[in-house]
Amino acid sequence: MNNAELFERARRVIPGGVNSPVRAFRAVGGTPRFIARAEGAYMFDVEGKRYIDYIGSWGPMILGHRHPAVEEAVHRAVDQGLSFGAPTEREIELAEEILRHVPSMEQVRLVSSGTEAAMSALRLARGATGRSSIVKFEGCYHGHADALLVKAGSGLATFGHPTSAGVPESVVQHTLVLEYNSVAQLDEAFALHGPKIACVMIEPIAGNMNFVRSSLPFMQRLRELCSQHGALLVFDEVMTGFRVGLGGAQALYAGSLPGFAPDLSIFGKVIGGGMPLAAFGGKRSVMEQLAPLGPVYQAGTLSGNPVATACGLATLREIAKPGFFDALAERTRVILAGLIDAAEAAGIAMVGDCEGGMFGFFFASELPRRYGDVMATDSARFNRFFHAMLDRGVYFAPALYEAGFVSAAHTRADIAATLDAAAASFAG
Ligand code: KE4
Repeated sequence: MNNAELFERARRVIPGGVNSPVRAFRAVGGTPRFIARAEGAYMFDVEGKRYIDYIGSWGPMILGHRHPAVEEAVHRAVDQGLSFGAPTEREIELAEEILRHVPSMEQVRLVSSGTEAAMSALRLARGATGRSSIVKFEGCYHGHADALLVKAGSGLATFGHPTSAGVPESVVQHTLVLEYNSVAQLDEAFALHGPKIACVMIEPIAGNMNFVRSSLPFMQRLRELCSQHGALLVFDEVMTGFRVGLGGAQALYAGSLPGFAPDLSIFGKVIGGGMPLAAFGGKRSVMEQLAPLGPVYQAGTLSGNPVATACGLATLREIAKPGFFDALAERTRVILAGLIDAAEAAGIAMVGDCEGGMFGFFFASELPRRYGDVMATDSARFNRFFHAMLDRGVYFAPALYEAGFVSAAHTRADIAATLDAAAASFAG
């Protein structure tokens, strides 16, 4: 069967034909590609077409597909059994490896998805502070837990409204949605609600707005206000963790703001290496509020799964090797600069930003700083570019609000082929 036939067959038995909405290509139109296999920097669809992959399973595949050390570790783990529902040494090893690179955390709990990590971190923040109100930012996505599927209320004095059917107003009545990078809104929200705020959850670099950085003044003020009011600062590093650098985005901010650290952090994607694994962590005093020690309940049948932890641990050990991120960041810079140069040569306004193995580009004249800016960029041109590149064997994220990812497997030849395809796409 070809892609279109499989999509037709899939839609008969799976809602929208996909198990996660963004895969359905609804933002860009057209038929999703059904992937038969992947290798290194490439994915191959059921029609045998090869794509240079800049999605990398939405971040996890930082080493590229089928890295030998990762495959060997997974096969070895499979030979020892798939799941025990009991503690294993490898969960300790993975926890130790994560904590080694994230000094803001003293303990970490492993779960099976970023949504689960964010949902659990939220409950922990509320349990640890005894408060109910939470703050998130427009354009940031923290998975699909009810309390986080919220859009801004009619002003800072009013709390959010659900962005999804099936989420009762009562569930989001404690969620405040602010404008990303707005210091004024931070000040006003804390002035109005400070003593009630359990936590502020943020994507420090918003990969769900493609690529928008928190400004230093904004992040500094956020940290100050959380500390002043006893609210926990929760960094959602599901996408940025071990992707923009070994210490995640928080290491970047700590480098510019001496002593800076979030109170809780969430990880996913890269730490699972492509298998279902995520995590949340923080200082021991907060983490020990969790069951079985403390009153905040959280659990999971497959949490710390032996095969997933083998995959994650092998991945982290590879990316921790000296020079890994320097080389990856250089590849990413070359790709982004080349795309922008190709657009400029064709008289097309394109801007972008990147960090480590993560990049974003927009058809606009200025880098977006908030959700409204992102959604005002030229979506029609993005969609044309997406399909022109896909037809030329280059697979970018099928939505203008999604980031791009480079792997260690992307070669100079792959980069040259990508930039040649871009030049041809812009000329076409
Ligand atoms: P998952 O539940 O999808 O593992 O993680 C949720 C999540 C949490 N936090 C951030 C910053 C995230 O980016 C995500 C998931 N990212 C999306 C892509 N933007 C995953 C792709 C998808 O939804 O299919």
